[in-house]
Amino acid sequence: MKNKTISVIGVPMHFGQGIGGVDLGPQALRHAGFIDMLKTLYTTVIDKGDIVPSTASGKEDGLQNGRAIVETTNEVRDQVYEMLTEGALPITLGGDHSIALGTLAGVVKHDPNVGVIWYDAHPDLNTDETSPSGNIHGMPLAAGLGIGHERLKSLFTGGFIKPENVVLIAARSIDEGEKKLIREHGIQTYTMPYINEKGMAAVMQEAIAYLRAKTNRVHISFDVDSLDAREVVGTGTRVAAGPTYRETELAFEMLAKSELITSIDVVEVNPLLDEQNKTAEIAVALTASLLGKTYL
Ligand code: HAR
Ligand code: MN
Ligand code: MN
Ligand code: MN
Repeated sequence: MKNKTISVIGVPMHFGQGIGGVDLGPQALRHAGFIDMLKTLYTTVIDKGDIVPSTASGKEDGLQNGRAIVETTNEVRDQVYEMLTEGALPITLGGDHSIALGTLAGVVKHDPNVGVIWYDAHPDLNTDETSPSGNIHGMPLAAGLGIGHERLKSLFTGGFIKPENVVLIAARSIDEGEKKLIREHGIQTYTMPYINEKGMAAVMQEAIAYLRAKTNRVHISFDVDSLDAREVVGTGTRVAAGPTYRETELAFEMLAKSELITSIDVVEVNPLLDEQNKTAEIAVALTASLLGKTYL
């Protein structure tokens, strides 16, 4: 059993995209045994329950549900920051990926040099100007770098993430504006062709070495749509040709061994799109690997 305190907060919010049910993500993860899994690995697990999201929905100031998202993720930022100052490892359960506005703002406020792994089929580097959908769940990483709409940037009361401290893994659905931003800022990006060619173990070795040279604290934002579309039914924007469950397990086991991970998001689980809550079960098992689950 490990000694570090794990603190869990749920954010049952769907306003960052248009498909209902992702707000049931925290419940689905809890029903799939998320908290019990943590208790098999860590002596102290604090479940802070779920944040009650703002309901101020609608388009305002060019942002779809901007007010609800900003109000809710302000609370996420404060909770995550508090957990970190208490020495805990925060785990934030989504909800769609817009909740990462709050976690990124919280982790960078605590450590301006924090690293970020974006394990996702999408880079989520859109702004309100480049987004093809207008959905804020495609924008949190851009805002985290200080790029995009003022309302979203205003969440970052403790500064922004350094672009050289960010690593994208499994990105394969990348919009034009996002490509431009990746190039301009030289963001370390491991797309699927590179993973296919080198193999996940070599890619993770490279990613871990890259981050270790810059920081000793890394936040991982785990979007379940990172996994191949055939493996995860319960998520809103599935993308083909992604890493398998086993490749992701390998990646997460290597991250556990690296001892770099200091905070985690698990996002985009939508049980209304799922079959028998399997996506939440996969997310529970993979989070266990990320936290150093062993088999013997
Ligand atoms: N890039 C597209 C957009 O911005 C799609 C984003 C999709 N979804 C996510 N984010 N789940 O990772 O609209
Ligand atoms: Mn995402
Ligand atoms: Mn995604
Ligand atoms: Mn989605």
